[in-house]
Amino acid sequence: MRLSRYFLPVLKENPAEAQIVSHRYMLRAGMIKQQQAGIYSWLPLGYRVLRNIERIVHEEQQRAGHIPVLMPTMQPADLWRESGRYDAYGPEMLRIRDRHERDMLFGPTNEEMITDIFRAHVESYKQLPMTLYQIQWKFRDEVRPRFGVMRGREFLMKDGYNFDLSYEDAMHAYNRHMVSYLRTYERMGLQAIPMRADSGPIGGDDTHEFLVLASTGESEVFYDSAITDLSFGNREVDFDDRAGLEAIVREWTTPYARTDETHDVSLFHEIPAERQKSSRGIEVGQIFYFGTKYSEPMGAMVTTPDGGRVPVHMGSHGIGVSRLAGAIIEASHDEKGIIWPEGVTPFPVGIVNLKQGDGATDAACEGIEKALLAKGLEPLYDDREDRAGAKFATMDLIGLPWRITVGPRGLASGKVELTSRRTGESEEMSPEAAVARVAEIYAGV
Ligand code: 5CA
Repeated sequence: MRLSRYFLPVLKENPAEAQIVSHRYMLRAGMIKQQQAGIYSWLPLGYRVLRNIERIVHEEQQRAGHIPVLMPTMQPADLWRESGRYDAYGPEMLRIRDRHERDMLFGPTNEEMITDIFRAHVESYKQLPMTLYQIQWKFRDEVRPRFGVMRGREFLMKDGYNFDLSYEDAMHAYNRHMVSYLRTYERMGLQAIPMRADSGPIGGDDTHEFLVLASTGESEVFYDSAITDLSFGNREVDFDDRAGLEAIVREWTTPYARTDETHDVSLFHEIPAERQKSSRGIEVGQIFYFGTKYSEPMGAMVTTPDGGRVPVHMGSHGIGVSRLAGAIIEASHDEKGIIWPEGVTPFPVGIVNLKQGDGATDAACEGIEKALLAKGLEPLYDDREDRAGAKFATMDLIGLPWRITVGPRGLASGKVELTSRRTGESEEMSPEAAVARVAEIYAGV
């Protein structure tokens, strides 16, 4: 992509309305535009990040054996009357009436609708286990939308729903989600800690929230610092291996980690004092087991091997897809701007031309651009006529993890510069070597 032809409306000034760094940088880097309180357009750069987050979520869900679907954002009120949540949900639900005076709502979550799909098509235990998920916009009329995409009113969520014959099977699904989430967040460069939490309006007994530690987080959390040493890495996981998954879940749920809603002071004090930590955290996901809370009133029944009929055991499992864009920035930035992890960066690498219009420099930049494209990597090439300092400032602000700088002086000795946004370290090398290095870095991403 050539910057001269792109749409990247960067702001020079800090927007006054942004209180936290991710909101500030998302506005300044031209990623989003607010349209109403808590409702945003995603501009080209932000949209690329959002799509990358979605891609990772899809890949990891499907790796765990979960099946993608897409449900509408608009739902009939009658479905929610069946579960009893139409009245229970309160003013966070956006209620709408159509021209025929039918009550509808903009879905804040989809337990009822997915249960309706299930009951229409599934009759037998033989079709279980089954987990369906979607990535779809939700609306919650939050009292205090704030911090940009972190607490929006319209926001993108991955919501998944498991259907199982028994409690044991449903807990296996719960574990599948917990394990798949560990890898999902790590691929986005985040450490998200599963913490025992409260189930709120979704209901149920077993629930964990995934929290990214950050001073600007809205949740108060308490944990054993030993949990921050854990990393999931590139483990091979057999998602059908119950004992294997249980072991991983045990590894992550044994050290104390709770939100303020479930915090237990006496348990907390059993941890060695130097490991007792409290902090703020950003909730980037939550998993729930709620048994037959929806299947029973809505009649989502299956036949059993011995000829009986029982309501299915269910759970639901969410990831805050749009919130993650903000959470990643909270976790990875400096005073110059964003520092994208390779997994979600809008472009893998930037090319900065220090002397636009100079034949040899232009040709070298174009050669690098072409070579990267041939390797399946689309660079953002700053081909504008601007000062070097201004070009560097833009690249630093938008946070591409790697930058190739090309100028006549280096080219005279056949060299360009490859710079890491994270460390600021630069290395001189031939254009071919720079391309090869960038390709090598992204081969493992
Ligand atoms: N039905 C369940 C799971 S599918 C559910 O709705 N869970 S939730 O309420 O916890 O939402 C899932 C995730 O969506 C949260 O963990 C959070 O990361 C994200 N989320 C929730 N509310 C907002 C909001 N107002 N703005 C941005 N993201 C949000």
